[in-house]
Amino acid sequence: MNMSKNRFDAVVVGAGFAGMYLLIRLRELGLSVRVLEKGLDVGGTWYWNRYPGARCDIESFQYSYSFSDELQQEWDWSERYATQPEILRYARHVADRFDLRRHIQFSMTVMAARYEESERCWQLDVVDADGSHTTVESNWCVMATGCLSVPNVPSFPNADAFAGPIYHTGDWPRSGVDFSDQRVAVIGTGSSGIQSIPLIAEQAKHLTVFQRTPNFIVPAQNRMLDSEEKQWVKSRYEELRALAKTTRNGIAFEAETRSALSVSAQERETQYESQWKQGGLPFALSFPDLLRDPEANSTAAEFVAKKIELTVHDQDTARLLTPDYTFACKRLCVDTGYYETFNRDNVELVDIIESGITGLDAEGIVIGNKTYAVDAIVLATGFDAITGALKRIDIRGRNGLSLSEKWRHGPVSYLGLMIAEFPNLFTVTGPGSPSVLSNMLGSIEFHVDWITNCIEFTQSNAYGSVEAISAAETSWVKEVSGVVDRTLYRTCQSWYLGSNIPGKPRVFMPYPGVPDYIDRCNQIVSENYKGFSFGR
Ligand code: NA7
Repeated sequence: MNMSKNRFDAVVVGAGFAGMYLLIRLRELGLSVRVLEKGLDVGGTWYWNRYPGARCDIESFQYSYSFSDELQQEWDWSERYATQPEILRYARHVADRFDLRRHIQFSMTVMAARYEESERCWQLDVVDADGSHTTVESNWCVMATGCLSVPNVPSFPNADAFAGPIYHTGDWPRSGVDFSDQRVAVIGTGSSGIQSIPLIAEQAKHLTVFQRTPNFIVPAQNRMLDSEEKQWVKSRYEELRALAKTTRNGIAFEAETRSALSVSAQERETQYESQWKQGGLPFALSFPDLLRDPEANSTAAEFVAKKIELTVHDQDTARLLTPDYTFACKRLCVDTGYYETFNRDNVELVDIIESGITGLDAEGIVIGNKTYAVDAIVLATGFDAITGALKRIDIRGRNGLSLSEKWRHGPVSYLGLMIAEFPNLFTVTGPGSPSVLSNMLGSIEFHVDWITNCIEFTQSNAYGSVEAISAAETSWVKEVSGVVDRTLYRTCQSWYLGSNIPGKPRVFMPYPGVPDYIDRCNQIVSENYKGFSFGR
């Protein structure tokens, strides 16, 4: 093993949108920074998720950095919802424009991070593409590892027997895949399945979709942006970004304030129709009580069910595609032509909610005693969300305490930013923060600003370390749980709760409500970082 040492003020793990902005801000503080990235380029989730149809389901101008007005004025988004290639181009543009690449080491996988109490530093064990190990040391360590970066690859019985290729949407070949003339299976009908299925159906000879749970889906209403619309946004960026901080999901839109049950059935219908025509995730906030009141919630569920019935010709298929649980309890999906795809002759839906997947054989997918013969399998089976990427690294804090061990009953963290017994280690969009319930770009920027301000505060007060206090962490976890209890999020199985990963503790991980979260973080800072302890 070739061991060499490198020391920096700060190390950032991951060169996605969080890692890049951290690099910019930490460099501004005058720190020496090294970013370690497993991929061959910047972009994070947008580097790996190259499946057909991959695009952001937050509007492009909102899913973009706000920290530089020059950047937002000079960059032109071509569509209302940007495709993966366009987002990756944007990430690369940012890397070049701000001269970031010289601080980033690509093809570097962080295997372990250990806090050395005596030297008050983090020591990272990093392995390169050739398998050589390097030790990197730093005073500050920031995990910008992403919430959806560890693919969930189910272990189907006899998986090795399948003769054809198996792809995961979250780890798609860089060279692309041609499904022409092939019989293809897609397993999974979350956002990735819903985006890829219409495109794969157009190319493949036959497509079989294996659905465990149908999702609630609203139309994207995507379109190309004309120059007038682009100009409109560019001249209002400041007010749109400010508006985004006032809505529960951190997306700029004019939120309805009336309860769903306080208006007539006709008014409700009008509101749902209008949000449906607008398209996108704000549909979930058509009324503010949809995720608080089961009766209000069922009005939205019924509206969506009617849309499915009207769109899908075969009524048995329509019924299978209709969810029978709390609306928007699982991540709401946004589609372009998903339901219409089931009207094609070459597409078949197989419901596996009762049977599950029995296994694979050389020919294809076995359900009970029937084999569905296919040439290729696409796993659109999601991710070990939020905690997966952190637990994959052997992170050890004070006295060798392992993060995986500390989190064996579920993640505990103060504000989703710091973890007791792990000094000078920050997580971006960690558990207990809005993260995946919000526009990630907004949440990333808020966290990065918070982290760099905290480091600046620590240093300018001549402290050497900062850490979450255990009691504050415990009470934050309780506070988050109390907020979740006032919602309907616990009424279904979702990856927010860890339900998609066998054996994962069932703990609701994100904090619902961007404005309240921002207020709490700001309040804690104004009370001299209440709940954090600083060491000399
Ligand atoms: P999701 O939303 O976790 O969807 C994964 C899908 O795969 C979902 O339909 C799952 O069914 C299904 N799944 C998972 N494991 C299995 C097994 N073992 N057998 C059959 N079906 C399975 O992931 P996505 O990648 O689509 O989206 C993730 C996020 O990325 C998305 O929310 C956006 O924020 C972007 P289940 O519902 O668990 O029954």
